[in-house]
Amino acid sequence: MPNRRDPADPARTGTATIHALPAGLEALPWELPRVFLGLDGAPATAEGAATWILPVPYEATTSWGSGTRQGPRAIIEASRYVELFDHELGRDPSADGVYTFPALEIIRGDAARAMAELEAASARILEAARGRRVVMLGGEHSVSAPAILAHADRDAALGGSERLSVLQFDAHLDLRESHDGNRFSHACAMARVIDRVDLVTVGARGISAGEWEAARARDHVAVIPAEELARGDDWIDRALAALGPRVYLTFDVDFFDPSLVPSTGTPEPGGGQWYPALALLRRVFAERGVVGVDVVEHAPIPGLSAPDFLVARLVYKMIGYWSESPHPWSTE
Ligand SMILES: [Mn+2]
Repeated sequence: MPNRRDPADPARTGTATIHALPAGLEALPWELPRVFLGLDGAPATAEGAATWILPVPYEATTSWGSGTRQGPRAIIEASRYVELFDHELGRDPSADGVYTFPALEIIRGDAARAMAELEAASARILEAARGRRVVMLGGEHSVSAPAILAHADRDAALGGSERLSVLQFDAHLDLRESHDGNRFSHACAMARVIDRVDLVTVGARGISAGEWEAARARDHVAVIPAEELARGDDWIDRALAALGPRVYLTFDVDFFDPSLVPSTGTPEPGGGQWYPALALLRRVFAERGVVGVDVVEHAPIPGLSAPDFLVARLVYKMIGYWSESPHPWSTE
């Protein structure tokens, strides 16, 4: 257990800052705040943090298993026990601050309006972020489409001359035109953005005939199906080569083999493993300009903490890799 959980640790000085505790009560053995990594003090304030965590527990169109609305809370809870030092990077990537927003409660019941509401909110948050790293925690995968559109708009406004590339980790292509009569279903997230962005998708293994055709018909969509991940690491180079200079990264946790992450609505057998996924992520953050990140579709299973912890660690690994390079918009 990291010793920063020890209330006597001198690094734990800021709980009073986050909770505005009455004078004289700051030094009691309070728990760590229920924010990403349990950070306290100035690094956990919006102004003082280089990374913003945006929980969006939206769930309206799940096909089978449900529970993604509990995803952000479970990820944040587990993240409070993640070791802050990252031995791969040789430093503590949380040192430049991580601020966790309250959850964004977008409207349910009218999917088109919900998506418009989230796109407008994303645009305002990106404007306020001024080149900070913003990580959105879903919720179902439909939340990625409005976030991607907001990022594409902002990148174009800041002079990005090429189309944004989306790197999608996912068991599915999410390229259906509509699903259950809903164009804004989680199964259609990438279909809603495909006219605006290039798409590189890795780990797919549950693909409809229509999606397969839609992907093959477009030369700006590259699909690396899951079985190729089982044949060695060549897929990492191919995924990277297909990406343009600016990348939005959307990570559906059903990318992973369900033996690692059973906590998702449609757990497809096969899929990605931990270290190869990290290997691609590290190179993407180093060799491309990543403008935004989301992690979606985690539907926690009560009593099964390993997947919660895996997803929390995944988010923190991405923050660490991202913090090795300047944000592409940070010069604005
Ligand atoms: Mn998906």
